Amino acid sequence: MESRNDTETAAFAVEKVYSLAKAAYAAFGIDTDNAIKAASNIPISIHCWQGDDVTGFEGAAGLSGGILATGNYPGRARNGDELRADAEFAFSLIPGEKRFSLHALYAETDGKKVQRDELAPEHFKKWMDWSAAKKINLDFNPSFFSHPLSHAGTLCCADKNTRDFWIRHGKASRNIASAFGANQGSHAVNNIWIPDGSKDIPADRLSPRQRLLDALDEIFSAKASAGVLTDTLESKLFGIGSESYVAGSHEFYLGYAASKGIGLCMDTGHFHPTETIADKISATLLFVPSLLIHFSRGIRWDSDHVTIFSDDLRDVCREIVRQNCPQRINIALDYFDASINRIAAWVIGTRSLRKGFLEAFLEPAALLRDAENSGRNHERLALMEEFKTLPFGAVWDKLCLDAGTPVGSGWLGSVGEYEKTALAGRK
Ligand code: RNT
Ligand code: ZN
Repeated sequence: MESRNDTETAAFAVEKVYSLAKAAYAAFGIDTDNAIKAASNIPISIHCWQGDDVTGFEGAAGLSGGILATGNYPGRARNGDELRADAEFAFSLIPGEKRFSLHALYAETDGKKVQRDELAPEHFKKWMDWSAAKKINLDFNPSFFSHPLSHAGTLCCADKNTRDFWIRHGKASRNIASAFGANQGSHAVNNIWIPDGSKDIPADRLSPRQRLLDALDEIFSAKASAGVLTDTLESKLFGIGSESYVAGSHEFYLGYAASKGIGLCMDTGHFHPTETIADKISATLLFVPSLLIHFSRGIRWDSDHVTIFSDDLRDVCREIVRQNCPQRINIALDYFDASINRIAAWVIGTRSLRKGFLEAFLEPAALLRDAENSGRNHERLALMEEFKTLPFGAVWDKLCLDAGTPVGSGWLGSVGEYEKTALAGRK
């Protein structure tokens, strides 16, 4: 355990190094205090499903639908109370504004079997009470996977009864998200992702997409109440078992979202391995009302590794900040790693993303634009290079200190303690 004196000395050191860093940034016209505030105020919607390997509370046999959580690190949350306790503990180690994103799988029905097309806000009462008590706003996701009726497709399914079941689930989910939005004084994002696709080369790519279009029209037939519910649609290039075709592709949802005025979700792991979404943000924002970004990390065929402070992430953060319209860009995390401590996975991913935003707010945007607008592109490039080695770490430490969260890797010790006291007994 650190003594009070150690803590004070550490804080003193952070302040001292920060004062030098502040001057270094000020030389380029950047106010680091403002950058810390701006980066801390961006709400990051943390995904509940990292806490239990996307298992949920339905007693599911396993994850299906083109996604897979691999690993069996001990300590998975087994119910709502454990998941909430773990999340709260993770929050204490993560600086800045946080939201929490639920899936329909996480309904709490008191042991009653409630079909997904019958889910209602009452089944998320515990979550809503918790969210109000902790002042953590909620987002929502219908769950179109890990279900006996999802194996032959959901909203694209050729069987009308199955399709209708999932359409009802889509509508039920919008109601739940609307209840969140109405209760929490901040809209709730309801993000639709479906796994429908084909392992091998399809003969008919059109019909499933036609059915998807019609199903979405039905789901969205009730107008979303502005400021309460934000609908988004998430595309994917391929999944496990849907390598050749995914009906809900980027082009499909971009077209749908732009023509119908619905939000678009881009997951950083859902494109070709070398394709990044940084360039797509300004391009799509001209045509869709809002974006949801799922920060994830693709590695080879997996789209869901823990988010890190990668060049990819930094580019996307910079683009988001440059758009300067936070109301239209919703930020969320989406990954699941069952091979490491799940709380650490939350902390690593969220802290890395917050770092990305801090770096973006520290960019000398005015200087770069000025160089660009006056044709001095050598200067633009030189400044971009220069900024890579400014004392960014000192500003990040100060952000963590101001938020009352551990500085540096100081949080690892508490995770180790929590593992011993809270997680060890879970079998
Ligand atoms: C899957 C999508 C989707 C899910 C979660 C569980 O490829 O990214 O967002 O990961 O909804
Ligand atoms: Zn995603």
